[in-house]
Amino acid sequence: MQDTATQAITSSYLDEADRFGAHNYHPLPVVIERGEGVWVWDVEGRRYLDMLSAYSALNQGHLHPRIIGAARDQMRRLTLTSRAFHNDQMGPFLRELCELTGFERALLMNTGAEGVETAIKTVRKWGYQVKGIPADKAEIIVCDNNFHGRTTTIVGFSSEFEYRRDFGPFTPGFRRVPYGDIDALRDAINERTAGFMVEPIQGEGGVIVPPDGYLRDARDLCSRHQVALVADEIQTGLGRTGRRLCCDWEDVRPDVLILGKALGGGVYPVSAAIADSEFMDVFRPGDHGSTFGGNPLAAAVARASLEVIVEEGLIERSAQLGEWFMQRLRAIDSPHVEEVRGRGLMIGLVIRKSSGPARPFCEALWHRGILAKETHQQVIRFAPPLVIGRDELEEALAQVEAVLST
Ligand code: IF1
Repeated sequence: MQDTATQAITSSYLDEADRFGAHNYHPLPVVIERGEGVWVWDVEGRRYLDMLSAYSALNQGHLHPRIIGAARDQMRRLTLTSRAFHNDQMGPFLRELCELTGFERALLMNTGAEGVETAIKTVRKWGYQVKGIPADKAEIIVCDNNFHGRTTTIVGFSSEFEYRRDFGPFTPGFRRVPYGDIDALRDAINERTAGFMVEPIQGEGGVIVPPDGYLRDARDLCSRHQVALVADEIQTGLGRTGRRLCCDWEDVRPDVLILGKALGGGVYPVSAAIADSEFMDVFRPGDHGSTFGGNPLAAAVARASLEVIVEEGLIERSAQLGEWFMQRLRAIDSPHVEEVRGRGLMIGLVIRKSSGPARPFCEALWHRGILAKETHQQVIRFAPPLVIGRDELEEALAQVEAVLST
């Protein structure tokens, strides 16, 4: 139990954040000060198993030695040049990123939302210059329950009122269809459609896995109608779902791939829009970029991040442990569990509405040393670092079972 002295330590941090920070989140009242691998410690010395991984930005775990080492070495040499000049890390990173993903070119940015905005600009410009859509008439189709970031353009095509409220007016040229409904996608495509942007599994939407064949059918439709298929794999990519990319589950190759989060190894924001030259060659010098995009520190960190994922077999690990973990979660006999769904180590446990929202279950898990986060009221999201071991997952299962048996 917390004693008043240590509780005061936590409270002072909470009060400071509350007093000086905007109240744009409602985090669990735990103050983390150290992380290593799958574990984090709070300011009172308590240890927690991280079952969220910063929403899949920590696939390689906290403070992975190879990634920290790469960051430290690069920091001793060069951190930033701007793209006014070249640097010795960006070229090798671009090559390694294109070889891993199987595309010809990449445009490097920082946050996921910037990667999404870059993909939107890529597809619109391709729509005008290659497909021949009339100026300013391009449409991009997106899905209900999407989450692609927080810029005003992106929230403008969100179906979540809370993400849109009082942030208008919004960017035109987006059309929303139900996720997983291939007929609705077919009906929405017209001669002005430049692209279809989709998460291969909807994360924030509640770990929604589309019907088998949906991605394959979407691929066929887009190919047939000269529509760019854009896969937002910022959360699902880089091994999270038990495949290199989530699109690999259906052997689908998108036209534009967006990566972020774990690309930076939990150390540095790195994102990328990746495509073949047909799409990437629409960019001319000066028509897109950012101060930090492709900086040498980001590139050095991202090179180590990709090496760790490949050389430590994190993709296979995610597939094997994820399958086993999901089976064990499904075997828990609890009146509160409606469904367990996901792929690899991207898992959602759905709490029945009759049992109330998922938040109290996450708080109970927190008191038992497990950090997990709810999404969309009813879903507990389990997305541990892919370096997690079976013993640690057994520990998580024991606590989840205890909480769900109340
Ligand atoms: C928050 C959610 C997850 C993403 C996909 C783009 C982005 C994200 C598929 C934008 C970012 C983060 C944002 C973070 C919490 C988290 C999140 F709950 F918000 F929706 F993961 F599900 N595409 N997701 O998941 O990337 O600009 O953040 O780097 O905003 O609270 P970003």
